[in-house]
Amino acid sequence: MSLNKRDFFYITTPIYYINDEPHVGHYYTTTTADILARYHRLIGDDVFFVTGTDENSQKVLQAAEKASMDPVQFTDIMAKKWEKTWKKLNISFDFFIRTTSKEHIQSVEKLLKQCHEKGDIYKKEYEGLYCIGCEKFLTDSDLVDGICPDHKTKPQLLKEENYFFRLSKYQDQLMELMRSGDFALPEARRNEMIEFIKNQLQDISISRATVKWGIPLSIDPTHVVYVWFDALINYISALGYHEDNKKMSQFWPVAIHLVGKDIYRFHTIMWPAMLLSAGVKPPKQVFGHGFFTINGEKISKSLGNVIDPVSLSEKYGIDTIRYFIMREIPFGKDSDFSIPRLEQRYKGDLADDLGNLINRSTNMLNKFSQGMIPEPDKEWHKNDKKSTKVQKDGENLLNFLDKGYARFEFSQILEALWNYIKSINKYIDDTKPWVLKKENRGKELETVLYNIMQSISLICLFLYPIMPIIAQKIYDQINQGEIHKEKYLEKTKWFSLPTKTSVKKGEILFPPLD
Ligand code: ME8
Repeated sequence: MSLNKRDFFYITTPIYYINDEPHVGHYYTTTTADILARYHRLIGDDVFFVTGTDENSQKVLQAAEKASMDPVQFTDIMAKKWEKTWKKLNISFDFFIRTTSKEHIQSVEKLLKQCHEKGDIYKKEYEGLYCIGCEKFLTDSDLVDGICPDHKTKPQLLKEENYFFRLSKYQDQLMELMRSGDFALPEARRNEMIEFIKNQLQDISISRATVKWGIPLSIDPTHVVYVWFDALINYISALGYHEDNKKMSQFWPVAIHLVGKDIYRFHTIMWPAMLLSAGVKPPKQVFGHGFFTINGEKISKSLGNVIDPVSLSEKYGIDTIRYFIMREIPFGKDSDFSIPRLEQRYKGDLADDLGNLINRSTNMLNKFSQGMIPEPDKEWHKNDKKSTKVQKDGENLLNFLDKGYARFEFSQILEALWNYIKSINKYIDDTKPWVLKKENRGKELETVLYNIMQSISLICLFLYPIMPIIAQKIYDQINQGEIHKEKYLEKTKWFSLPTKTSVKKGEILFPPLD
């Protein structure tokens, strides 16, 4: 990643099971992907951001049956619902992939054919305990008192003849991949995977004979493809793998998958092995983030303790939720989702720090400069320590943020940005523009007011990926056009803010909560 070069950037979310509606856990991963996509578009990269739905699963079939619907009709309705919800929540995905779509089915067939030709698919009798909630076979060590700890259900004993994938063959290559560079992040989770690989990988079942809902296995259509073998392929079917699309060569080498820790193993072990078998390079990176809990319990549809991101956003504002989830939880760690903490952040960071800065600054511009951004005196600025510090701090943020995004350090990015916001509030307290006005110190007043506005413009650009609606609202108040169309590197330089443009006092950005 480089600020001076136009790169390709491919970011994906898991494709979610659509037996129910999105909850705040799904929203977390999807929002993070949205933030990265927006940041990379802003710095000029060519971005492809994909999310979608995992439809060929037993739990989706069960949900359709429960709703007395045909699964095709059910998945059509639910996939539209998910897509609409993401749009409503301002998620800027470029492509929505469904595993019941033609391009996906063809991609699954193509990849399976490659693995089969390589001699990596074979048939054998298998008996195991299957959890429909996880959509996987569990081992004894996964169970707690015979129960799946995530779904609190007893797995079914299944005995059938299945097709298997020779995962064990890729043991050494996977170990090498895992140990080379930053394929699997964060490091702690990567180390768990290294331990897992050390314990000898077992071949995995990739078909089901007793299930009828799914993609038929081309080598034996009495079977359907196991939902995970099918689902992982979405990441390349979205790029047109079935027809060797140009997108595949542009975006696949830079693919980054964001996933929760629950499905990290599928993505860092099964998926690269499938690709290696088919002669496709593994993705560039997989990041496994932590989980939100409520009272220490995983939020999940099956446990019935979900928080709906739409109603949350309607109450607090979409960008408030984005800010909160990114600021509160270091990406990668688990955390309890707490409404009182959210409200604290709203009142403190958003209303008191950011809202107040914008409000008092636009007020001062209107009172002391006829609502126009004044001409700064660059000589005076150069010799004023407080002003040059504000400039330097702002300029330093540019590289800090860039490194932060590459390392998924969203919480640190926001902390640094908020320190900057606080320092501008302090700059105002220290320079006291109202005194400068009273004492008729014209060029000082004009330069200080200019610097405040320049820093606000910088804050808008820096804030945009995480809080796009609020950043644009502020940018509108200082009359600077559309952030996403700006030339980021030019507009983050000090003195890039045009003078003599008008500033309006806008609506209150963070009104008091009821
Ligand atoms: O696993 N906290 O789909 P899924 C944080 N279809 N993130 C959470 C979360 C929580 N409490 N709960 C869910 C599947 N997530 C498969 C994926 S991909 C080829 C196939 C997020 O609907 C997190 O990203 O169960 C997690 O990995 C994902 O939702 C699981 O979604």
